[in-house]
Amino acid sequence: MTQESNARDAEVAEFRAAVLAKLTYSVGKDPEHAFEHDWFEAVALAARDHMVEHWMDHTRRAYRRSQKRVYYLSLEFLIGRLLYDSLSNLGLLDIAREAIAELGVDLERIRLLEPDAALGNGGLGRLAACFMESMSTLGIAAHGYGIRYEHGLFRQALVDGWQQEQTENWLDFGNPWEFERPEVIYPISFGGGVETLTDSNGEQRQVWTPGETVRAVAYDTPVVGWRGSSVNTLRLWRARALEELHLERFNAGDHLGAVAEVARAESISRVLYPADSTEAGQELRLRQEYFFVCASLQDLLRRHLNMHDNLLNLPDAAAIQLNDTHPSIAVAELMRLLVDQHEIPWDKAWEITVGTLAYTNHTLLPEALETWPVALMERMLPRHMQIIYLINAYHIDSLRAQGQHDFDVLRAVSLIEEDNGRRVRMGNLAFLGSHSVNGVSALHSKLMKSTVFAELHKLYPQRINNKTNGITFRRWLFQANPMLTRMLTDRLGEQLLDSPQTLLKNLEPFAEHEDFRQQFAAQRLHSKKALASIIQERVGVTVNPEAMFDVQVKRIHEYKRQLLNLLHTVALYQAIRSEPSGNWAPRVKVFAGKAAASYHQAKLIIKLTNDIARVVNNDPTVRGLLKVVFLPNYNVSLAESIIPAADLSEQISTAGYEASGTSNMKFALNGALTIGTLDGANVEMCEQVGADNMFIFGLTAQQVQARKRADDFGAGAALSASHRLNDVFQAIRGGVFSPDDPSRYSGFMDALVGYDRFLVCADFDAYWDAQQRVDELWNQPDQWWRMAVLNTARMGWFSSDRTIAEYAGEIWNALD
Ligand code: 26V
Repeated sequence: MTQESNARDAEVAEFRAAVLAKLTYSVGKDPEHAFEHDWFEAVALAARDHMVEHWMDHTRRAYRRSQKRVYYLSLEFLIGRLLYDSLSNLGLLDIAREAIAELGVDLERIRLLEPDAALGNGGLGRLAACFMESMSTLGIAAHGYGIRYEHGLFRQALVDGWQQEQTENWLDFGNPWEFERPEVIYPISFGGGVETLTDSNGEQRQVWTPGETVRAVAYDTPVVGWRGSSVNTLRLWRARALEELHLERFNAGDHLGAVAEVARAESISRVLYPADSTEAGQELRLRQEYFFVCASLQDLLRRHLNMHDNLLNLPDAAAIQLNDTHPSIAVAELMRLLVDQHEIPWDKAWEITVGTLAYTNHTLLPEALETWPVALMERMLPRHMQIIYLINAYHIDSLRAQGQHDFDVLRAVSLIEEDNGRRVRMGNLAFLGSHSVNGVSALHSKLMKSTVFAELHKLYPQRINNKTNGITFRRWLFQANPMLTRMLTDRLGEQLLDSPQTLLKNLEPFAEHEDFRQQFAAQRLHSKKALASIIQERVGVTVNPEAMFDVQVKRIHEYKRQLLNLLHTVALYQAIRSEPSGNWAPRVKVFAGKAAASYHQAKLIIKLTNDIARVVNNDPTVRGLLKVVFLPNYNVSLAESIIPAADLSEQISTAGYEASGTSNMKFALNGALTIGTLDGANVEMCEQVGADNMFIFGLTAQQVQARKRADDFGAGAALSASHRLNDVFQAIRGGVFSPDDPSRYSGFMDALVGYDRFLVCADFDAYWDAQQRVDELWNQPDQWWRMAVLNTARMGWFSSDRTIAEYAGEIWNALD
C-alpha cells in the first residue's frame, strides 16, 4: 500500500513539475502572474507530452507490423473539448487534478476555458469524432483526414428570441493539441484545361494544365484511445497560397492586389459550411471538398509508396472510408492519380479504386443528396469531369451489354442527372466507386435499398450493408457523468470501464433494488441541479430540479419535428390552464439546437419556442408546473451538461427520415427514458431495451411512405378529428404567443395544413397519448427509476467500439 501510494505521489509530483515547466518555458509565464488560461495551456501541453510517447510507439508498431491502414475522410470532425478526454483516457485525470490543486489551480475551472473544436454540424461530425476515439481504443492504425477550419460552426445568439449567427473563433488563443507540419505540404490545383498528347511510346495521354494552384499544409492532432492503448493521428489541412505576397504588384503600389491570391487560396479553409444551406457558396464548398481529398490522397499514396514498390496492392494495405458524399470526388481523383500519374491501365486502376474505397450514406432526404452542376465541374476540375464521363460510359455500356435497355433504369443509375440542368450525382459516383456502401441503422440501410439506391442495389446486391452507429462511452458516460460512472463501477467493478459492452448488462438485477433506484435518482437530481443553474445563468429562467426534465436537443429541422414537441407544449399549457388543480407531472421542456442560417422555417421554430416560453413561464395560473427553455448555442460541451440531466429524451422524427440519430443513444445510456418514433436507431434501441421500457408512438416508416405515395398527409383530417390539436392551432395561428405581431405564425400554420410533409398533425394525437403514459409513469417513481436503470443496463451494444469492430471486420479487413 505504501509502495503504491509512494508511486502515486511521485506521479503527482512529476505531473506538477511538468506543468510548471510548460508554464515557464512554453507559455512563458511565471506562476505568480499566470492567468487561468495560461494554466489551461500548461496542463494541456503536459498532457500532450504523455500522448506523444504513446503516439510514437504506436506509429512505429503500425509500421513494423505493416498493419492495414484505415483512412477516415470526413469534411467534419465535431470534437468538442479535449482536456478531460485526453487526461481521462491517459488515466491522468485524478493525478492532474491533485497536482495542480496544490498550485492553487482548479481543474474544473480551467477545463471550461477550452473552446469547443466545433468542426462539424451535428450527428455526422460527432460520429467521426467518436469513431476516431474508438479506432485508437481498438488499436486500429487509423488516420482521420479533414480540414482545419479557422472558424468552426457559427455561435448562436438569441436576439429577441430570433437566432443570430456569430463568427466562431476557436483558434484565437492558439490550439495546444495540434502540431503544425510545415514540411508536410502538397500542391492542390484547380481549373485550366486538358490536352491530349502522344507520349514517347506512342500512347495517347490526357494532360491537365491547371489554372490555379494552392498548397495544403498538415496540422496533426494525436487521438488517444482508452487507457492510452494507442494513439492515432487526425490530420487536418490548412490552405495556403503558393506565394505569400505578389512582390511585383506590391512594388507597383497595388498593395491589395498583391495579397488577393493569398485571400482567395486561404478562403478554402476559412470556415465550416453549415449543412443545408443548399445554394449559397456552392463553388467554395466544392473547392473545399476537392482540396482535402486531393491532399489526403497524395499523403496516403506517399505513405504507401514508402513501404511498397507500387500501388497495385493498395486495397490490401489501405482502406479509405468516405464519410458521406462530401469526399466522393475521391473516386475520380484516385483514378486520375493511378491512370495519369502512375500510368496504371484503366481497368486495373478501377479495380484498385473500388477495392480501396467504401462509402457511408447518412441521409435519404432528396434535397440533402449532393449534386454538382456539370458546368461548374468542367470549369473547376476539367480532368475529373472527363474521368466521371468515362466511368459513366463504361458503366452504362456494361449494362447495355448485359441486356439492360430500360431507359428509366439507365437514367436512375447514371452519374449524370439530366432533368434540371445537367448535374453530377455524387451519391451514385460514391456508390459505383466503392466496394461497400453502408447505412447507419438497420432501418436506414433497408430504406437505402428501396429508395435512393434501389436501381443500383439491383445491379450490385452485395454492396449495401448496415453499420448501426454508436457513441464512445468514454466521453458520453465516463467524462460526462462521473457520478453515475462511479455508481456503476462500485457495483460492477472497475473492469466495467474496459468492457462496458459486455458488463453493463450485469446492472439489470439492480433495477429491482429500491436503494439502488434511489441512488440512481439522486445522481440524476445532482445533474439536474447543475443544469438548472446553467439555465438560470444563461436564460434567466428558474426551474425546479424536481420536475421532469423533458429534453429535445439537436439541429433544428422540420423532419426532426421540434414543432410536434411545441404543439404538445401548448396543448399541455392549455390543459393546465383549464384544470389548474389537476394532477399534473411538473415538467421542464428543454430545447436547444442550431438552424442553418438560410433555413427560414427552422429559424421560425426557434422564435416560436421562445415566444411560447415567454408566455408559459410568466403565466401565474401555471404555477411552475410547466417551464419552457431554449438554451442558446448548443454544442458538444453543452450536450455533456444536458444529457446526464435529462429524464425524458425526445426522438420524434417522422419515421423514415432520421438515418440513425446518436443523441438517442447518449440519453438512454445515461438512463433517460425515450419517447420516440420507430425511426433510425430507435428501432434497435427498442430491441435492446425492450418496447416496454420506451414510449413508442406514431406512424411507421411504411405508413409514412404509403401516405407520401397517396399524396395525402392528412393534416386537415387530423385537425377536424382532434379538438385538442385544433385548439393548439387556433392559439398559435391567432397570435396568443406573439401579441406583438399576431400574424407571425399564421402563414406558417396555414402552410402546414396545406402540405404537412412531415406528418406533424397526423402524429399529434398518438404523441399526446404517449406523453400521457409518460406522466403516469412519472407519478410512479419506483417504476420510472426501474426503467431508467434498465435503459442504462441494456445500452452496451451502442458503443462505437462495437460499430468500429464491425467496420474493421466486414468492410476494412483491418482486424489483425
Ligand atoms: C443535410 C441537409 C442538406 C440539405 C437540406 C436538408 C438536409 C438535411 C440533413 C442534412 C444532413 C445530412 C448528413 C447528416 O448529418 N446525417 C446525420 O448523420 C448522423 C450520423 O450518421 C445520423 O445519426 C443522423 O440521423 C443523420 O441525420
